Amino acid sequence: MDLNSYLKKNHRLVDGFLKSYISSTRRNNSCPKTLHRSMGYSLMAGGKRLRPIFAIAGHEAVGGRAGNIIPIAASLELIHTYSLIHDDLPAMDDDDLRRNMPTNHKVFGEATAILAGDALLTDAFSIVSNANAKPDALLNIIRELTYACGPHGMVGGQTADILLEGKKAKKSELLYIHTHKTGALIRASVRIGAILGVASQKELNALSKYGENVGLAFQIVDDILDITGTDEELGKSAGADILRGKNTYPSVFGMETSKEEAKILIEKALDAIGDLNSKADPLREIAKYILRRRN
Ligand code: GRG
Repeated sequence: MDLNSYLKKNHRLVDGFLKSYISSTRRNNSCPKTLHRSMGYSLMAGGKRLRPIFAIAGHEAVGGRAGNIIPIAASLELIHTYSLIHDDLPAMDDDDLRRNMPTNHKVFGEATAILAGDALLTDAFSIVSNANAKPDALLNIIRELTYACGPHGMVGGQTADILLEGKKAKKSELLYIHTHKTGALIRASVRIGAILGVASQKELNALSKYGENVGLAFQIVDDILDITGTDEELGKSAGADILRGKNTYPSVFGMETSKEEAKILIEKALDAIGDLNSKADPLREIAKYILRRRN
C-alpha cells in the first residue's frame, strides 16, 4: 500500500471536518471572537493528524469504513491540540514555537490560550456525543477518552514530567511519563476506532497492544528528534528538552539504546497485530513510518 496517499487522503478528510467545526463555533455568535480565533489558530496550524489517522486505521482494521469515524477521529485532534497549547504555556514547557508558528499564548496571551485549550477539550466530548453511532459505543468511546486524557493518562503523565524536571528520573518514572503523557492518547485512538468498528475482544486486545507499543515508540522518537532534528523540521525549538532539564529516553538510557528500544517496540506492535488481515496494513505501515519520521 502507498502510505503517503493514505495519510494525505485521511488528513484531508479530518481537516474537512475540523474546518467545518471551527466555522460552526461562530455560527450563532455565542463563542467570543477572540476565543474562536485562538482555537482555530492552533487547530488549523498544520500537524500530522496522526491520532485521528490511528483511529481511522484502527477502525478499518476491524472492517469499518473511514467515512463513519471522521467526527470521532477529529475529536482526538481537538484534544491533542488542547494538550499542545497548554504544554507550550510558560507554566509548562514555555515554548515560543509550535508547528512552525508562534505558540498560541504568544499570539493571544496566556489567559486566552488556556481558555482555547479548555474549549477544545470540552468540545471534543460534544463532537463525540453527537456522533452518529449506537449510544453504547459512544459511551465506551467517551470512557476511553476520559481515561486516556485525565489523571490516569495524559494529565498524569504531564504532571510527573513537570515534577521531575531538573531531577534525574528513574527508568520506571520515565516509562510512566512517556506511556501516560503521549502513549495513552495514541493507544486510545486505535482502541476507539476498533470499538466503533465493533471489534471482537481478541481484536481489541491485539490493537491495544499495538497502540501501547507504538505510543511509547512515538515519544522515544520524539525525544531522539529533539536532539537530532532542526527547528524547521520539528516546527518547534529543537534541543528544548535538554535546555529545560527534561527527562528523555536519550538522557536516561543513551542515544543508541533509545534507537534500539524504539525499533523493538515497533516490532512488538507489528507482532501484536500479526493475526489481523490486510485491512490492518495501514496500521503496519504507520508503525514503520514512526521510526523514519523527521517531524
Ligand atoms: C491540564 C493545564 C493542563 C495541561 C495539560 C496534558 C498536557 C497539558 C500536555 C500533554 C503533553 C504532550 C503535549 C504530549 C504530547 C507530546 C508530543 C509527542 C507531541 C507532538 O505530537 P505530534 O508529533 O505533533 O503528533 P503534530 O504537530 O504533528 O500534531
